[in-house]
Amino acid sequence: MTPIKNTIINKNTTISPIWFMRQAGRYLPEFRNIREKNKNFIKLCLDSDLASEITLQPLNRFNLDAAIIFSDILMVPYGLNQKVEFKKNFGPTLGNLNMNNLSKISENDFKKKLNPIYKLIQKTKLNNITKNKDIIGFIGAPWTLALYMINKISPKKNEINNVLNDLNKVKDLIQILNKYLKIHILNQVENGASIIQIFDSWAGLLDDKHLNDFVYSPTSELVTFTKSLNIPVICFPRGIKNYKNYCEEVNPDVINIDYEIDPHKIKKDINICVQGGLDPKILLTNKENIKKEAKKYLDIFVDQPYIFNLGHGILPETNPDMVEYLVNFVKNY
Ligand code: 1CP
Repeated sequence: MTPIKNTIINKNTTISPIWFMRQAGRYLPEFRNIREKNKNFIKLCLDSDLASEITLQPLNRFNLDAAIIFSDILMVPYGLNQKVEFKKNFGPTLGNLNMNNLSKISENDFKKKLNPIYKLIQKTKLNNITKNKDIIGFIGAPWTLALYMINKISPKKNEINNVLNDLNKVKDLIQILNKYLKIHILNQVENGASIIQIFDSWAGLLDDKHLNDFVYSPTSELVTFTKSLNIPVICFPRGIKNYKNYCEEVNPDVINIDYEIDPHKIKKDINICVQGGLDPKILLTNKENIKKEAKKYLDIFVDQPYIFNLGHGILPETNPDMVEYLVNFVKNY
């Protein structure tokens, strides 16, 4: 059994396995090197060979327990024929959403468009370096994807009142998305993903009154589906105020916490396996501080299954030496 599954399934607490969100990315010079020669981000995600190489880059450097596939949550809107572009220093920009066309897309066309992602997973699994490690596949949660698809740019850049003006549209879109998200989960699993993470990066923007329809109910459907495949599922509802309610309603195997929530409160409220929490900005400081902050999380969750990770992705300006220091500290603790 892999170290991460030993923690999730056997509830082992003697070691904390470790991996990082955005462990493959811009903080690595070897990633920037490939990225410079491949300006089109979507195309890069669809190049199975390069995407597999990028997936393995952090494993070649650090003693990590999982590979997370190099892809993006916005590959699903792309698979549903919405235009998706990544503009330098701006982030994603999506084309117009056509709800009529969306309901006419065939499952086969969707699968065909995303097939290079499944090939990349196969390829990654064949590499010896992933032996006894997990390969983490992922999806964006229906709410976060619906938000990008309707808003067409990151909600960091504008107010999202326009999105919440048409609640029926959001609901319809979430329902369509769930159908394709199940297909995307199934295909990732059939091609070698051993764990699925669901990223709800914008769950924290919603008022309580929308949580049931937009977050709890559709996400719990995907969690049930993933569990039926015998695959553990990690949920990351970033910025949500009440993690306890979320866990009760959605029932994931693992809850990834963000860096704004007090881990002592999580420890008191939640008894399932916890992942993450450490503020990625800590990696921009110094070794003493990294050690102190990492120790805090390891000590709080000492008698609870805990997977070490951050409270959001590694920042592009992070020094890889600090990542190496953190991995070794956690592994030897
Ligand atoms: O070189 C570049 O400019 C690309 C930067 C980049 C990378 C490395 C983007 C654009 N996506 C990715 C890969 C990625 N995205 C992974 C790969 C695996 C890994 O973690 O190493 C994963 C899991 C994601 C997931 C993702 N994409 C999320 C959920 C997690 C999160 O960060 O909250 C979201 C919201 C996206 C959208 C997206 N893609 C890229 C960016 C810059 C963004 C965020 C835009 C925004 O702020 O709204």
